[in-house]
Amino acid sequence: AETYNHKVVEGKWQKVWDDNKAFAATDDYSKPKYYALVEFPYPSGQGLHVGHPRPYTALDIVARKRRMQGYNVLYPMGWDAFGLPTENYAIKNKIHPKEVTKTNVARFKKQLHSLGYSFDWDREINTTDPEYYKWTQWIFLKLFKAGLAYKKEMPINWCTSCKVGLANEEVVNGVCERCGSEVVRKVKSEWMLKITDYADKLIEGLDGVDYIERVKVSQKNWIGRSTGAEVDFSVKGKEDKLRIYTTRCDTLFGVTYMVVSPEHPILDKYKDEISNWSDIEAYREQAAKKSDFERSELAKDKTGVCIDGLTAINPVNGKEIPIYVSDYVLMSYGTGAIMAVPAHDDRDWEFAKKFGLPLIQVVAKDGEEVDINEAAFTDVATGVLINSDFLNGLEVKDAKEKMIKFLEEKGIGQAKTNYKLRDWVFSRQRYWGEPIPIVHCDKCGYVPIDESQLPLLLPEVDSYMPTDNGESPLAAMTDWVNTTCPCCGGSAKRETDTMPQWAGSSWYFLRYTDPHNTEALASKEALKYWLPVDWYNGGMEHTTLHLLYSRFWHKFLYDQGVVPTSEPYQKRTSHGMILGENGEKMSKSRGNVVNPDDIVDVYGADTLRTYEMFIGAFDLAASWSEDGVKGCRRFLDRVWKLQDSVTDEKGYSKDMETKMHQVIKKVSNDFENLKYNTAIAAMMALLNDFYKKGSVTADEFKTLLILLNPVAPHITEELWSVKNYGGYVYQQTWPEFDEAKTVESTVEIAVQINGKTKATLAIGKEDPKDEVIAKAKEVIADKLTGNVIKEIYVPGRIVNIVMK
Ligand code: ANZ
Ligand code: ZN
Repeated sequence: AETYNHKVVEGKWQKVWDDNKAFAATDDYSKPKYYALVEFPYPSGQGLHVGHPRPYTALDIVARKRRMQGYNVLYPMGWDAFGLPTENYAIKNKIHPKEVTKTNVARFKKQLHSLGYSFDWDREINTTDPEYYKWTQWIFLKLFKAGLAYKKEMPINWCTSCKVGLANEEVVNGVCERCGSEVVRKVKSEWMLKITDYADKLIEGLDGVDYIERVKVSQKNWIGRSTGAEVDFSVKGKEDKLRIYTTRCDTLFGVTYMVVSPEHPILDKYKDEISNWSDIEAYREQAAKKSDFERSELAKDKTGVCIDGLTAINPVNGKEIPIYVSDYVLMSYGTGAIMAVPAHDDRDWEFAKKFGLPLIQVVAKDGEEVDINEAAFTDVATGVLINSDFLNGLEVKDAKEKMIKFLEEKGIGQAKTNYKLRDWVFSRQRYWGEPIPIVHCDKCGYVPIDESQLPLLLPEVDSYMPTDNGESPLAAMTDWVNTTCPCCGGSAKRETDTMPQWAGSSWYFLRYTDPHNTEALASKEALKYWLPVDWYNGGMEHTTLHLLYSRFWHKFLYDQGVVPTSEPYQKRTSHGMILGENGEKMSKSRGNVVNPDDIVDVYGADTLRTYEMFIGAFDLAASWSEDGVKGCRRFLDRVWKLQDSVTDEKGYSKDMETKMHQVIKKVSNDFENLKYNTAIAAMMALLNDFYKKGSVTADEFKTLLILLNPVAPHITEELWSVKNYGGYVYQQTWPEFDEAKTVESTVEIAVQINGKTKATLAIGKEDPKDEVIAKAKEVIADKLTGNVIKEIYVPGRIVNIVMK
């Protein structure tokens, strides 16, 4: 055959697939379904990155395999196109964001198309399309009507460069997740979504889904459910109680001081009686400059000021203890005040050491006191209470229970559950987002616009510049802003904030099931058939953002009777990043960015696909290597050349049968378990075997083409067609393996004389002992010169003839 020309072949097959609508999901709901999903991209101005094809190819493999297994497969693609980078680009280049989006989408689509993905392009969606965001707004109205969307004055994270409020999740290590600029606090009135109402459901739902462990763990940690107790400490000579939150009420007899956060209201209330008020004020000023993140860092040097003039009383033993103010206690968690138990809490221990405060051990290791001067003793599992009156001798778990009962009976405390999760800041003071469908009327307050008025279109504006006063550019559009109240008909003003980037992606997988529906976000039938998504793969960085947000919306829509399942995704996996040749993140400044277009051009899409699957374990980061790309191209060239060695022999040849069944089994299983690299390695080894032998039967070749097709769909279709095998590879049935035939039927055993190997012998695994020994004696007949004393057979391994 001629050498393989990927340019001709790949274009040809992409056209055939398009013309045939080869990968369209059908609306025949009687067939078994499979819904494979990858995170739809943000169509940035940079175009596709080599990181994108890794997850897209992986699930394309799964989708293609499922079709060959007889499933009606939905593998869709779309554009998550609202957002800041597009808006910023539009401002800089004076092009409307709509135009920028159009250009970027066209480029992305062309690039994805060139990679031969089996997406059902008839179901393409775009979050900026009014027909799409109509339903994003519709869901918002439902949330509002259910009391889950509310407006609140609150200190928000304000990015000084993007000039936009950020959710906590968007602040990474104290800087803006998008631009890396400083984030400061600013008080603003913002729309909030009550995701906290769903905290328990979001934790419990994880039990019923098949997510990789690290995703489950990080969602749970993010929600941060903590069970403990609130306890009231009296303040000497005052009416007020100081309420604290603790997860270790068993340690109440070990409290040696208390700490309030710098923002705690008790400070202002008694400022006249606090003799060192100026020190406290100075300390507060310092604390205000730090983020919660910095303040709660464990390793941070502990600082604080003792409040002179206020003394607390421990409610379980009446002891008087000092109260400190310190920034390691946050106002935003629990009650903003703590009881400090330095003997059993690391942060309290460090604080106590620094300020010379006493330590009282109340928990001992298996009842034996430990040296708490070295470190706090925090092991709950082995802890037994001491120095604690009615708790003495109890294990921690039982002591907590008994203490809670005691507190509740005395009316000084009660059990309490807290969460780290905060409500979702849902406003953005920017143009390129979904308008929030609410108007404000002086008489009626916040009023939802009527559903029949959706979509509420984003008005055309000339200037998208963010404003320094923190208002959205929409606020300047008085024609649009001034409206009438849907409730009383009086004059009212539209909400000018828009929704955050995460809105459209919180429900997009629903729309794919029925993307052209004008009556509903999707029909009940479509949702019932396609949900849940069977396999969703996406970035680890979306675990606490998009993945959690979309689970929240889905659970809400489930409670509203809109969707039929309580969880959106049955299975969730995550891929590792692709790094530059130097092992560092690819970036313009490092000059190590690989453009997928170049790889497709020089080596072909099949090579890029094969390479990205072969690059390493799917869940780990991997470094790019041009040599690796070349190696994958060589592999495909050898598959191409094998067409000249195909014989007329039927079925699998006798010496290849076991191997064929083994490879079918390995590839089939590996594709299910994120082990694309070892599946490809197995096909490479099989290819070597064919070359060693010098020939391949038609059935062996066909099987190889089918197995390889999900990875390298173009070259395999071409070979199938060149060989006139009929139809297309994508229409074939996925090959079955026979478990019994995956096991070698013959084994090689060692033939020994007096324990020394003299020869080897191939025998049937099930051959009887007598027969094996007889055969063994034949191959060493010339060496059997003495008296045979004993004949030993270790089944499947050794025959040993003992001679004198
Ligand atoms: C006494 C104690 C003794 C505590 C002990 C721990 C160990 P999680 O699990 O994260 O919920 N805490 C409570 N509110 C706080 C706040 N606003 N800022 C900083 N720390 C706060 O942690 C709860 C524990 O963190 C609470 O239990 C409290 O310290 C501290 F041996 O109370 B503990
Ligand atoms: Zn009104």
